[in-house]
Amino acid sequence: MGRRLSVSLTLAGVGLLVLVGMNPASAEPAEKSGRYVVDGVRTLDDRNRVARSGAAIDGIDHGRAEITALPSEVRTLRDQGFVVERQRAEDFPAADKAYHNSAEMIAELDKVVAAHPTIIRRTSIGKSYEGRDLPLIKISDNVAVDEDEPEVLYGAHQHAREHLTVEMALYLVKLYTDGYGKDARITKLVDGRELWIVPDLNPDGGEYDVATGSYRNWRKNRQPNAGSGSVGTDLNRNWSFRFACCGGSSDNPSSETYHGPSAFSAPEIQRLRDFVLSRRVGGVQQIKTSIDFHAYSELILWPFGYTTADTATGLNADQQAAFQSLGTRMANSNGYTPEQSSDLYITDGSIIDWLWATQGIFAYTFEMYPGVNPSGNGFYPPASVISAQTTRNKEASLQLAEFADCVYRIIGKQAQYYKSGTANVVWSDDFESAKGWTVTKGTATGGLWERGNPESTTQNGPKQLGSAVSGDNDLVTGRKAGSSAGSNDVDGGTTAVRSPSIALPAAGALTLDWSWYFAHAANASAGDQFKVSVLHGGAKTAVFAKAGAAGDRDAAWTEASVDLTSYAGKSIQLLIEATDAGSASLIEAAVDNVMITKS
Ligand code: 0X9
Ligand code: ZN
Ligand code: CA
Ligand code: CA
Repeated sequence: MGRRLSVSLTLAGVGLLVLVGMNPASAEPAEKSGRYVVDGVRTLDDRNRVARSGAAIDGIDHGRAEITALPSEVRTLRDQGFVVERQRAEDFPAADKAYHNSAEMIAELDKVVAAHPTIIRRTSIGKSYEGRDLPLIKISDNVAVDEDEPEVLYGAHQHAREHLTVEMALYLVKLYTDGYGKDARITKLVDGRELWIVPDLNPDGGEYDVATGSYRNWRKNRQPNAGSGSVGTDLNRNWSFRFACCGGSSDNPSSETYHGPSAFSAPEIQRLRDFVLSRRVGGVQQIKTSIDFHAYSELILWPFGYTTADTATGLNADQQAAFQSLGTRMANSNGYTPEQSSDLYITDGSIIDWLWATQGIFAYTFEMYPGVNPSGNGFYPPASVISAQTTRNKEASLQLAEFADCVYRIIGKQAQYYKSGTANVVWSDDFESAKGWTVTKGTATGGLWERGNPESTTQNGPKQLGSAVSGDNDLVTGRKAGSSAGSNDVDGGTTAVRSPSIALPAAGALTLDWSWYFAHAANASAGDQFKVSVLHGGAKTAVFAKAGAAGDRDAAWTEASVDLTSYAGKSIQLLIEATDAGSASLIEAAVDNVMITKS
């Protein structure tokens, strides 16, 4: 120590003398003592030469030595031909320099924006507690226009030390921009979706984590806490839905899972909340699906986190099934474990619970590489894994965007859950009000089609269902139960009901969906049937038929879907028929939630 001090004083004096004698503007800035990186330290001999300079070697990786050195030691090394640079402030250790710090990440985003200005934009959702930018990326065709397309939100880095998630966000930025116009699947998504990426929600925590050149294992943001020496709020406990309700966060500012003094007390969370709320257009949230990237454990998690119950107020069985089905499908592609988030542990005030409960967004947490029980600290995987561990989530990320048009499609219930008035619905009827269907003159003598609140009948199992798929009413063959199951069923021939005229748009792929059942007794035959046809220009074209057969068939709501694209630009009517043919049999049928969508 004494030696270093005297040497440094001597050199400072020499430096001053030299400066006096030359033009100060052309002088190299005097080197300071501190941390440097030396390139080209590969052999034992290289290492010894660095050591002999007097510098302290803090570590060597891939030919780069991190040293703590005096200006004289730096000059000695440079004189020997080594390239010596100051360790950048607030940066990853040299071995991990492929990870992007906040400034590098923004520079990388701007490179992509410059290369693809028509499909990607960088703006901001605001600033962090310490005033750093919270970048926002939008990727879509006609990126400057707010088009009426389903929207997707990918978020990363709520937790400071989960640096791999920032790399994941950068990967997605490159995936969607590089693939546009080359890969048909990606092109379709960029054209048909608005993709939002928030690559770094916690830059203050992230920079703090790496600021000294060795990791601090920091999780929270860097907001001070009044009356406490402990800094930081766990951003993923600061959301308002069931904030601090259930023991899934801590009241103690020194805890890793401190939820903050109140919901949305963290500026970063306020900013993301405000962005999400800004995507409500005409009262309808445009963002339909979301992934919030975390690390680690290789999991795909869905709501709710605050309770271990699979379903709860605001999360019904169909919604739970849709979450689980899409979560499982995504997990099949990346090998993660799919589960409800509370299966991991209870959390309250987490983003996914808020996104689902208050915005109806199908929101998942991904816990990235490594899996459980890693060999070292799982939050700091080596930079060598970045490529494989981000690419690993390509398929799941694309699936999430593809299902943004209607997640219920994954459980076959798209017709039931599409609401009229959304962008892609051309025409729909839930039979809650009269939309102008007419029962045509048919051959049936009983059980004619009618719209109404159905009564249930059973004969060896349900034959007419007492509940509609949506609301109270459906379209049913003789809605009253009558004195026995054989009362008010279809008798003596065919009953047919015809929709009002529907003008189909000229552009886009058209799909007709509906819910239906067809029930009959064991003595039915192939002449008995349920049939859906399209009427156009005097022609009748069957698009769907279910024939009866010997054997009991119970009533159970099912989904059907047919392609109507060949009728684009035409005016059509739908015709629905139910037939009791040949020897009389118990025949019932019903329809609900007829819908034509365009994509
Ligand atoms: O605790 C968290 O916020 C997440 N795990 S992490 O290790 N990345 O911190 C999990 C959040 C979702 N899980 C639950 N809601 N249980
Ligand atoms: Zn996390
Ligand atoms: Ca209905
Ligand atoms: Ca009936």
